[in-house]
Amino acid sequence: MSTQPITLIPKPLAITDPTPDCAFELTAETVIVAADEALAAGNLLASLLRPATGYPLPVTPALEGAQPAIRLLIDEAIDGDETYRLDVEPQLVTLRAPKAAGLFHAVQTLRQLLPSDIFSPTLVSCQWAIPCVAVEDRPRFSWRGGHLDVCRHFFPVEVVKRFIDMLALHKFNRFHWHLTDDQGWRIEIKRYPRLTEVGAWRKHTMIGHGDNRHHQYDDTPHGGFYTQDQVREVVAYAAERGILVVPEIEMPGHAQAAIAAYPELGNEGTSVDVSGEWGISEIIFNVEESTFEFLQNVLLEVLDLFPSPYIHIGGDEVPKTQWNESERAQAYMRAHNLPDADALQSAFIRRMDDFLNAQGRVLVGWDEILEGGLAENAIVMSWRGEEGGIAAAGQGHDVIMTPEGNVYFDHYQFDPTSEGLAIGGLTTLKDVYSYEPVPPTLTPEQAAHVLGSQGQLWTEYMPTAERLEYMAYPRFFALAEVLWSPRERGPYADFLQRMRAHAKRLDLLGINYCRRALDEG
Ligand code: TNX
Repeated sequence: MSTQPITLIPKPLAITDPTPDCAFELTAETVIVAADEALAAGNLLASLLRPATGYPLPVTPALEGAQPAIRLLIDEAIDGDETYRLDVEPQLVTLRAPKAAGLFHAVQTLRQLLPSDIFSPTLVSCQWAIPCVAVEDRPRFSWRGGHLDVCRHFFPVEVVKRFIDMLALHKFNRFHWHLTDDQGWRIEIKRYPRLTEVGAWRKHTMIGHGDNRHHQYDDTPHGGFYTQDQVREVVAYAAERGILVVPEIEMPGHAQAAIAAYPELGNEGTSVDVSGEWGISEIIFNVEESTFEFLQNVLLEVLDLFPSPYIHIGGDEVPKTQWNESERAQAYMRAHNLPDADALQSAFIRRMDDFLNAQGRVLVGWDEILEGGLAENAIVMSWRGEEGGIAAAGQGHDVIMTPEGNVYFDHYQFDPTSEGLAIGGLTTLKDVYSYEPVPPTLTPEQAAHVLGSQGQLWTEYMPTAERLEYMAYPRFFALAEVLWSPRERGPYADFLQRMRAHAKRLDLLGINYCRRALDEG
């Protein structure tokens, strides 16, 4: 029985050479054995293998008789939150892990060991042979994320699920969902219906680059939002693939859409539009008690929808002009002994930190939350380079490295004159593959605070799902390997070669990845 050459992305910790002339063949008789904590991964495996094979692949709790089987087991003797082992023998494939998380990763590896036609959404006639190998695998970093901004452009649930599918296939474990911004509020909040009635819609969008001062607008209203039922559906969909959804509700800046819905949340009390422009808005939340109450009420509904221990409150790019000019903000600062607006921003974030901690959650924020002093238990996402992350790790805080020069996939991939419009910068596939999330200056103790990294998709210049995928892939896959595979993971040329084979799978899935990145290397 012939098997195809092995091409795994991300590269596993260890895999044996395939035993010659040895394979497990998936047939119409194969059963999937999984129960209890292993059941979700078993069901996922069956649902991924059925479309191309057309086999029934029943999921049963125990092995009966001598049928060929794929068995998923929880094995507490193995160490590590996401570790797994995979053993392929002629009559039996065994996936083992101490936790469900590891089994989800084993499922994705098994999928990649099958002929690439397994990725076809429709029936294919094929000999479904899996080479006899043993895989031992675990991730290098515990935070392997994908961020998606659905505010600058709204993407329907189906597109979000496709993104989650890609994350899962490449063993990411966090989906950071950027749900609110100046240009749109995208999550239904029952208590404040105007957030989506008004805040989810803008009347037009600027044409061209945000740096262009004499810009024009299109004539097209843009918007959309997710109902709470849809949010639950996405959270469950991600969980069924081993991915935790981390929601982001922006404050105190990037709040113009919320203020458009409820002008009393702003500093000037006057009505503003949901922004149709790119760049940093001056319009930020005020510091009235009623505004803190509003934000906490919003967060209570968010906490209800998202079981994630981590809640992202943004905190980035907060122009202080309005606070400096507001009598009420000045009064708040005097009353709380805050010397300047940076200290006010810090006090704002601390209140949210206290609130989230009391609810049993951990606050995550962009690195601006360092200014004026870091809230006690906050986790920092270091985006303006790595300095913020280095400082936070030095203060004993956990950090996620998200430097814009390395993992912002809204940057160009080639010479800008040869690509459609992007925000700027140049971050090639090779640049991403070469990224090292742990700065060499950190002590081992500080380095342990670097949880990992994630790719960012800010969507100002990604108006369609096709454009989104073109910008995201294959750069996300290079990052997958940076975050999962051992530090000594081999040369870029080896990754590129595997990527070129992997492309066949992406083609079958209909993913609009940037092929030029693979052709040109
Ligand atoms: C900065 S990164 C932002 C976003 C923009 C992005 C564009 C961050 C925390 N804030 O609002 O979309 O740059 O690259």
